[in-house]
Amino acid sequence: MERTLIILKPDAIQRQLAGAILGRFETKGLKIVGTKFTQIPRATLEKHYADHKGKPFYEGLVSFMAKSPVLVLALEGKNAIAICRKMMGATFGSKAEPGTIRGDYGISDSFNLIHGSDSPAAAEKELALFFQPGELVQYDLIGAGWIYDADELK
Ligand code: IDP
Ligand code: MG
Repeated sequence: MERTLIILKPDAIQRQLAGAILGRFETKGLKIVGTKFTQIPRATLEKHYADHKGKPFYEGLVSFMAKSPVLVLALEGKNAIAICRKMMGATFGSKAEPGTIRGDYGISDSFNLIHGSDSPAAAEKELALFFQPGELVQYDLIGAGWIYDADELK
């Protein structure tokens, strides 16, 4: 099982798409293990986007992400990181395939609704930035055996 960090960005909240987007992950079979509705402080965003510092879009990205509350999610599932990235689609809605979150809900070349960790190392770092260890909840979904195939979970 893997965990990944997802952020429903300010445009997703302001466009009231949080439920629709979270619903896609639940429907897929991913398990919610942490949530936080918060307006991310600039200092945290600077850490989160440290790899992009110096790029032309960096300042705009940080101020966009700080402009409104976001819904931060920790999701768990088998191959959760790659599966969530696939569900998100290409970076901008103008290019993302229909059927993906960005492809279905967005058209902008700067606002793109959602962040998702892009590797196990990034997921570990990002989950630690947004959640204290005790805030990620461990529990079983009663239907897990039907989501995956019970034999696979043994
Ligand atoms: P990703 O979110 O698909 O992994 P990255 O290339 O890692 O995309 O970029 C991180 C975030 O920075 C994007 O989700 C988007 O919000 C923003 N971003 C990336 N490239 C641009 C750009 O050219 N203009 C404006 N914002 C950008
Ligand atoms: Mg990225």
